[in-house]
Amino acid sequence: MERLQIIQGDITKCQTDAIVNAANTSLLGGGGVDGAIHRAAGSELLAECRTLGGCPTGEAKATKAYRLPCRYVIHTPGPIWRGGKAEEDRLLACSYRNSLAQASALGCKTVAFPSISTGVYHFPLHRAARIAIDTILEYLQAHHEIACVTMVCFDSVTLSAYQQALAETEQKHA
Ligand code: AR6
Repeated sequence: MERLQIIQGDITKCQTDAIVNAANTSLLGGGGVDGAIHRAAGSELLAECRTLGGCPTGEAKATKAYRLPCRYVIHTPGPIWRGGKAEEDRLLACSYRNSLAQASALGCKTVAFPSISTGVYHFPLHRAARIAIDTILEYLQAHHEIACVTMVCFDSVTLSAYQQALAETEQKHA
C-alpha cells in the first residue's frame, strides 16, 4: 500500500507533520532515537516534556517540535521485552495506534515512526515489525485523514525486517 512507506534514514531529518519518539515513561529523554530527537530539537523540548508528568507504556503524548523540521513530536514509551508474556505484543500495538490517534487529533496528514522498542528495549525485531506493519495498515484503512505513514529504519537490518513484514502482509491479503 502506497500510504505506508519504509525507508532507511534518520527520523530527526523528516519533514512529516509529526515524528514519533520511542521514549521512556518519564518522557525526560534518554539514548537512541530519543537522545537524537532531543539533541536536534533543542532544550525547549525537554522543558515542555517536564510539564507532561510522564506517560504510561503504550500511550502517547504530543509536544511541539522546536528546531526539528516537523511540526509535532509524539512521544510513546514502547514495552521493554520481558520474554513475551508481559503483554508486550499488545502494548507495542497500543504505542503505534495511540501515536496515530494523537496525530489524527492534531490534524497531521503525514507521520514518521522509528522502530519502537527494538533498540535498548530488546523487542525481537521481526516480531515487532509484523506488529507495527499490521497495526499501521489497520489504522490507515479506518482513518483516511492520515495520508501517509513512513517507517524510518536506522540501519539496513531493521529496514529488511520491515520490508519483509510488509511483503508477508501483502501476500496474506493478495
Ligand atoms: N532515526 C531513526 N531511528 C533511530 C535513530 C534515528 N536518529 N536513532 C536510533 N534509531 P531505541 P527503544 C533506532 O533504543 O528500544 C531510550 O533511551 C535504533 O537503531 O532508540 O524503544 C529511551 O529513552 C532502533 O532501531 O528505542 C528509552 O529509555 C530504534 O531506533 C529507550 O531508549 C529504537 O531503538 C527506548 O528503547
